[in-house]
Amino acid sequence: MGTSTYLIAIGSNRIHAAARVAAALPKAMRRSRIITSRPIGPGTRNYANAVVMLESKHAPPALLAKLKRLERAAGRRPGRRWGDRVLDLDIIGWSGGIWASPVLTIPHTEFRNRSFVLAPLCEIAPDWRDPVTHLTARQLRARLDRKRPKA
Ligand code: A4P
Ligand code: MG
Repeated sequence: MGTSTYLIAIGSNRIHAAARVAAALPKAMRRSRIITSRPIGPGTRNYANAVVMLESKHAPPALLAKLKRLERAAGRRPGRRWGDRVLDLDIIGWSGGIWASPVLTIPHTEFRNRSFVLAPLCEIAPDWRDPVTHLTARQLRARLDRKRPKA
């Protein structure tokens, strides 16, 4: 298999971890700024969020395994779902389109409802098209803004 392009969302409510990881992805072709956002869910601290675009020879399951290793290396331990976390790395999209398995869904099922993903995504890939809705990142963001002006 050749090289694939991936869009990865980085989230952390330990801001230094997010900055370290964004810097440690030297193969990133593009990198958004790091934005600060209020926690959605039970988190208590603000989040740092960013999106990077990178190329990888790995197929999606192997890349997911690598991202999980990075999360552990950053000090993340299993805990409450949606709770405070050192580092969360989600695969938002990839050049292969759709991936659906019990443990991995691409595009990420929630990204369309999250301005903390769509805003940085629009910085680096506004014209990327979601293969499920056929809307671009920019259109998804406009749609979310109409639904939830303050989310
Ligand atoms: N999984 C399936 N598809 C994917 C994918 N495309 N990318 C599976 C990554 N993982 C995927 O994820 C649980 C399992 O989802 C993985 O083992 C993988 O097999 P996880 O990262 O261990 O657990 P999680 O992070 O608690 O779940 P999830 O769904 O990733 O949570 P979210 O959606 O990331 O929400 N508020 C702000 N402001 N900013 C944030 O970044 N993040 C969350 C976490 C809540 N509130 C937030 C933020
Ligand atoms: Mg996650």
